[in-house]
Amino acid sequence: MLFKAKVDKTFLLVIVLLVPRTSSGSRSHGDSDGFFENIKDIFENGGAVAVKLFVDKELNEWKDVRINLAVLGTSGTGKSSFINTVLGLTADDEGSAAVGVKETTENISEYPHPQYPNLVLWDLPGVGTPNFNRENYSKKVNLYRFDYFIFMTSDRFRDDDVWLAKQVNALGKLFYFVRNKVGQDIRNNKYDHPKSHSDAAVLDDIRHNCEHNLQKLNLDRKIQIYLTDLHEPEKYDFEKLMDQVISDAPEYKKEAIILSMTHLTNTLIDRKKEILSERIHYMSLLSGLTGAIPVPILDSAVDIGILTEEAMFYRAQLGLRDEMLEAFAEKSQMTIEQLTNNLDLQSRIIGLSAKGLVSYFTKKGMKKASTFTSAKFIKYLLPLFGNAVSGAASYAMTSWCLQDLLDVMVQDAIKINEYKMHWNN
Ligand SMILES: Nc1nc2c(ncn2[C@@H]2O[C@H](COP(=O)(O)OP(=O)(O)O)[C@@H](O)[C@H]2O)c(=O)[nH]1
Ligand SMILES: [Mg+2]
Repeated sequence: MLFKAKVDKTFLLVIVLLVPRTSSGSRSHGDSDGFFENIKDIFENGGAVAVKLFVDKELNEWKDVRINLAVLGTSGTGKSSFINTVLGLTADDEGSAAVGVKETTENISEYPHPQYPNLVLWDLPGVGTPNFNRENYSKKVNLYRFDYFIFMTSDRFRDDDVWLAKQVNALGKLFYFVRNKVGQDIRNNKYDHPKSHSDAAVLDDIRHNCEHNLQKLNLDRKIQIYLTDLHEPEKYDFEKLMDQVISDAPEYKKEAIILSMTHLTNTLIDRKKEILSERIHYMSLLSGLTGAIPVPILDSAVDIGILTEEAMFYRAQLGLRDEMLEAFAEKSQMTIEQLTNNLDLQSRIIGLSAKGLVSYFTKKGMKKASTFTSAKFIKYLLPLFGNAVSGAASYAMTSWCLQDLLDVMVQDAIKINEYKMHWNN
């Protein structure tokens, strides 16, 4: 990104005065007053270069926050399937965990997220395999390095499982108990008891059984139980578990985990939206600071490179990249055009290129001119529109454009999620 080093000193101060007080807060300060006060200090001490460095750091810091999530359990319980579901991969994709492979010598395997390698899932063997036994387990698997433990079971709970669960519990880290393959139990029960079968009764039974097993461990804290079926992750407790994993994240890792998770629940969409909205302050500031080929939209000027880059980030974050939609369309037995039409996916009509965005906003601006000019801050900014490269106008226009793109994409992500839920019931 190009950067105009010499910025009129009054420019940032103008922004400080003009920014809407009602907009969402920054990550470091929680409110826009704090955000702009801080920017003002940085600018006064280090100039525009310092501001640019600060903004870049704030936008990208999360990529360096590592999250290690361990999945433990015996072979065949669904550990690899769990890892792939969290990573948004099928067993055929590159970087995925091999599924259904009966391992005779199990190992510790590491699976970084293909797009966000700061999130790493670990496949840890259970105890009682040729390589891992009670005597050597702790030494071979350094359990301290993990942030989370997901303990997978699918039928029996063996003595070795009891032993391992106690070891993990003793670490005092985030620990979740998963009973997987419950859809299979339901199907079997339906087959065995066609007259008396009830899904709820089967699930209750499984839950009680897990509670009973956990009680036997005599642990000093309550471990949550999640019933899942990884062939149907939208059903049962998988999404509840993922929401809990995010809620339980320590504050300093929260942003990283929210941005790195790709299995979208409605809660995750909300959380992503909140973080992406906060980034708008920073992106808009960059747009105001940069001298890179500003493109006039609606009498103002925005840095189209910044706009495009962030819009692509939204698209990836909200599961709307072409290949993601293609995979979903195929699963739902539709073409991508049918999916777009049936779900009325508005973001599909926006070309994420300089030309596409200019055309979209020019059309939209004409239609929406009244909404735009009524925005709280515009009355302050209008006098500045005379100057096509005014940083303050660029700030306001970038904010408006990004907010619009974010809203459209969030709507589409929600539509897809709702369709998935409907389709699975
Ligand atoms: N029906 C059903 N099958 C599952 C589920 N999870 C995994 N499997 C299947 O169980 C087998 C073993 O799964 P895998 O993920 O390789 O287990 P791992 O050995 O613990 O890594 C594979 O054939 C999976 O397709 C599930 O929730 N439901
Ligand atoms: Mg496996």
